[in-house]
Amino acid sequence: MKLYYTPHTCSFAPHIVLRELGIDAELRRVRIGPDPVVAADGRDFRELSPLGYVPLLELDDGRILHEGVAILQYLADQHPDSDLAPAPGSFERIELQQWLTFISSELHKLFSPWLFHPEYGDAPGAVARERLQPRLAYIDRHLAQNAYVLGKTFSIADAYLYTIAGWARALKMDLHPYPALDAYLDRIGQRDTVRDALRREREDARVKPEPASA
Ligand SMILES: N[C@@H](CCC(=O)N[C@@H](CS)C(=O)NCC(=O)O)C(=O)O
Repeated sequence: MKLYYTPHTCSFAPHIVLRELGIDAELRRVRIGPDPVVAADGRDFRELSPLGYVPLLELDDGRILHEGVAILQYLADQHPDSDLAPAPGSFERIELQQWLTFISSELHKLFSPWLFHPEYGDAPGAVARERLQPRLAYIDRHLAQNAYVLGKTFSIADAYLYTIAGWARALKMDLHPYPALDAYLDRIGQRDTVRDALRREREDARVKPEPASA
């Protein structure tokens, strides 16, 4: 199995889940941007991912998945005993999908305009930053009552939320209004699997030169 990833991006979520499952997938670093390439061999990444974005999971039989929430659910469902996702068909599974959709459409894509797309200019970034506040407040209220997104146990939604909400810190956003979220980021960041995923990405980047942009 190969995970195509770019450091500091949303591909960190499936990487965390791979570590949670103890799967030693091959890491393939991608230099995203207008001409995305696989760092190791310079292959045009759009041959694999039509829109050139990470994450992308290549299975051992060559099949490909290239949407983060699909990859997360695929990995969890291959290992139902891991408890990383409620059983397909259950109400709890729909709740999980509700959270994954929220993180994807209401958080992830609000961070993107000013994090990865400077071509949008300042105005959309400022609007996105403003619109994020009530969404972060909503998450904060939820985490004040629940240790994890789904309540008492870590799930794929936590791998995704940690990755995306963590960008708030990278952007030096003030998280004081969101103490439960702030504490959650600290706590999830201390998980062995999260630290291990980070260490592996750092090591991988050291072996091969760091991409010019990410
Ligand atoms: N819909 C995709 C979006 C993934 C995405 O936005 N990836 C970003 C990194 S977080 C990326 O590779 N951007 C490069 C680009 O848009 O050119 C998903 O949810 O997996």
